Amino acid sequence: MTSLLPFFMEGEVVKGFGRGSKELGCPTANYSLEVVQSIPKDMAPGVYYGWAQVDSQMVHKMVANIGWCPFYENKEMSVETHVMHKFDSDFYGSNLKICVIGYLRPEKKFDSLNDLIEAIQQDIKNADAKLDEYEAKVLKEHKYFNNTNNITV
Ligand code: ADP
Ligand code: RBF
Ligand code: MG
Repeated sequence: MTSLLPFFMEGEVVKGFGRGSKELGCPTANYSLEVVQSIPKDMAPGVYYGWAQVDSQMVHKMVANIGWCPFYENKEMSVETHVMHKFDSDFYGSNLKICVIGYLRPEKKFDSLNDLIEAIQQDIKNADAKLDEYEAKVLKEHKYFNNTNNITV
């Protein structure tokens, strides 16, 4: 539901489903169930784009899947963030802040893993373009990220 956006959330990065999203070219940082359950009940499940910050590092573009992953028929809702940045190492245990700005599409139950991978690659391209728009860029500078690199006087 667009009225809920932008939506800010943060929490510790925990071990996810271990399905090897990384091997699919798309590692996703997962939140604990406790953090996931704190999001508004009327937030529509689906694929979203926005900004992400690991601890106090730079703010990067992200795509996030919020929902039940129908392809895998998960029993619990999850929030998985793919940060559009190449990290030198994993960051389990770190704090991850996200600002969810816009909705890309509903979750789908794809016929094959390959179709899911292709859809995710397209989501990344769509998010990249949306996040270059002025309305999105403004939120990158939001005080939520406390971004000392980008102080404007
Ligand atoms: P899991 O099932 O434990 O979530 P993934 O294969 O989804 O495993 O990998 C996620 C982990 O990879 C994250 O928790 C993080 O530590 C690391 N990681 C490295 N690069 C990224 C990235 N660009 N975006 C998200 N997570 C990343
Ligand atoms: N899972 C689905 O079942 N259907 C989807 O449409 C779907 N879209 C996704 C889009 C993005 C950008 C990301 C990062 C994940 C998506 N997933 C989707 C979740 C995917 O199944 C999950 O990341 C892996 O199962 C690893 O936990
Ligand atoms: Mg993951």
